Amino acid sequence: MDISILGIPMDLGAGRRGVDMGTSALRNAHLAARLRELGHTVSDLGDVDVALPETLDKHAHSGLAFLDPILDACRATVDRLAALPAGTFPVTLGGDHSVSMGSVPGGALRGGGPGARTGVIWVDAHTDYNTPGSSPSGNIHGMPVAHLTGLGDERLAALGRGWQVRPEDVVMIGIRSVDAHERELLREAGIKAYTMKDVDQLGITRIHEETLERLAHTERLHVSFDADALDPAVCPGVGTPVPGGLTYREGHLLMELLSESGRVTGMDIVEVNPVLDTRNQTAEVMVGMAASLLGQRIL
Ligand code: B3U
Ligand code: MN
Ligand code: MN
Repeated sequence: MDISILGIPMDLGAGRRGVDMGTSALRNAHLAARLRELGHTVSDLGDVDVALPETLDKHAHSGLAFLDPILDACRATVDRLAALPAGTFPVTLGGDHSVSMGSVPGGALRGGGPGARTGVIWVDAHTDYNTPGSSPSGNIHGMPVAHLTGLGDERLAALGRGWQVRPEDVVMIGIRSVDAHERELLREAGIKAYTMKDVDQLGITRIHEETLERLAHTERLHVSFDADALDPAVCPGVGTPVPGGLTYREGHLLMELLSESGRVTGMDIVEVNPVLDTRNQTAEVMVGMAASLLGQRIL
């Protein structure tokens, strides 16, 4: 497969500094080499330009923190990915999870046309379904899925050049932290979310089967993997750790099963925070997850 890696070194959407360095940490953990070992052709497209927070006025031009530079970085991400051939598999590196407001539409638009119908598998401790009105923190990384489905701020919702994710095409896995008003928005939109209770009760195999069945009608399948979906013991280098997450094997099993399905067409690795990490463990674990999704087998 032809794989293109694109980095978005941005922490403007997060409440804590440091995930901008996630792109370097993941490259340092030999992401490209691991994927080449699997037989893929890998090109690293480098990083999208992201403004430095030190040079910015946090609330310039709007009430939402860093809205304008986040829009700029996401627009650049859409442009870079949309220009790729349809058959290329993009691996987008965050950065905070707001980068997915660029990578998901960019992946859907690649190869030209109005955008392919795309299923989104959101692997995360959080549902990231806040809008500016519902968010208790005001941090945009808690809002990407809401905007991908057309809610919230109209400039963020317009990032797909008119293309949007349909709420019924989203499946979330690993969920254990949802805000009060966010829960209402999820219910209204009918978003399917597997909580950690569901993971405990049903197991990853069943969740994987149900997910693929639910998304069987979509043309493309995008996996957006937030490192905080995994338990903080596995991935300590994240800004908003929540106890009781996916185990190392649950994460790998999900990626292995998705890989065997042959249906996944793009991936994000986001929210790796080297400042809070131990010897780059979180980046190394996430590179392993990418390798499992892209065909690494034990035997
Ligand atoms: N739901 C909270 C916390 C949060 C969401 N995503 C992350 N943290 N990484 C919020 O700020 O919206
Ligand atoms: Mn997230
Ligand atoms: Mn999260």
